[in-house]
Amino acid sequence: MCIDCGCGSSPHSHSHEHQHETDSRTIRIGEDLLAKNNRLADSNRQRLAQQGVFTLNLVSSPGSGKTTLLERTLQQLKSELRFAVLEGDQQTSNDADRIAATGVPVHQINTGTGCHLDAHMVGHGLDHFHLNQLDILMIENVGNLVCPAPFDLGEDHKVVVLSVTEGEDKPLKYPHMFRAATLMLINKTDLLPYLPFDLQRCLSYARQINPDMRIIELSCLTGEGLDEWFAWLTQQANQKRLKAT
Ligand SMILES: Nc1nc2c(ncn2[C@@H]2O[C@H](COP(=O)(O)OP(=O)(O)OP(=O)(O)O)[C@@H](O)[C@H]2O)c(=O)[nH]1
Ligand SMILES: [Zn+2]
Ligand SMILES: [Zn+2]
Ligand SMILES: [Zn+2]
Repeated sequence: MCIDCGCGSSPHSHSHEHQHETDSRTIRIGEDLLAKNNRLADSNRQRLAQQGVFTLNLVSSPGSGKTTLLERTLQQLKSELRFAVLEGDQQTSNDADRIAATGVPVHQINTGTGCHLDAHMVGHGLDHFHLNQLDILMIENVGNLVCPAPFDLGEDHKVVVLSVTEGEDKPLKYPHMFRAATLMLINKTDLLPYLPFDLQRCLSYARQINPDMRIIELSCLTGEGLDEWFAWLTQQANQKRLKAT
């Protein structure tokens, strides 16, 4: 039973934009839900700030390469920085098992019928780690370019991963997600020679939606471009640790 959030009765059931938005009651429920989420996100953010844990929320379509990116990142940086991973999946422990194989602490959150992580789930997830022994917390959200967008988890940044097999128009089609993100990783660039994907057009769509978003092109398969991501991550984590309260 949880004191802070008053849970313990039933697991999450929620209604959001899947219902009729013209129904004022649904809109009110949605607002209450987001207000409650934001309060819990603030509490997560405070806990993470106290310990100086730099926290990223990885969002993307299914299969864009979030878990592969995490594996590569942990393999490369785990000797320099202390990581933990929260794995959000609808079902199965496949991703959590892949992360556990790297030796980094991981906790899995199955959302069941839910289509995104929320701050409440993440708050309980934090209890599974020794936050004072961490530099970076990675949260892999449920693969979905829509629902995770409005949910603040208390993270420092949302990082949107787009793979070149998905088409260059995704920033235009899912603008909320690309607006919410600080950094966009364009993954699977090794496949560019085989696809009609127009990289310049994708970059310009992304800039149109979010002019301030940083963009890194990379391939988790060949490792191309990963150095820039590693450098950004390391620098951000160091800054956050210095600011620990
Ligand atoms: N060619 C190529 N394949 C990649 C790359 N990165 C990941 N993949 C492949 O893409 C597939 C999906 O990768 P995952 O890392 O499981 O993707 P995910 O985003 O974690 O997927 P979900 O958790 O289901 O949303 C796997 O077969 C990976 O091997 C890459 O840079 N290039
Ligand atoms: Zn709770
Ligand atoms: Zn995954
Ligand atoms: Zn949804």
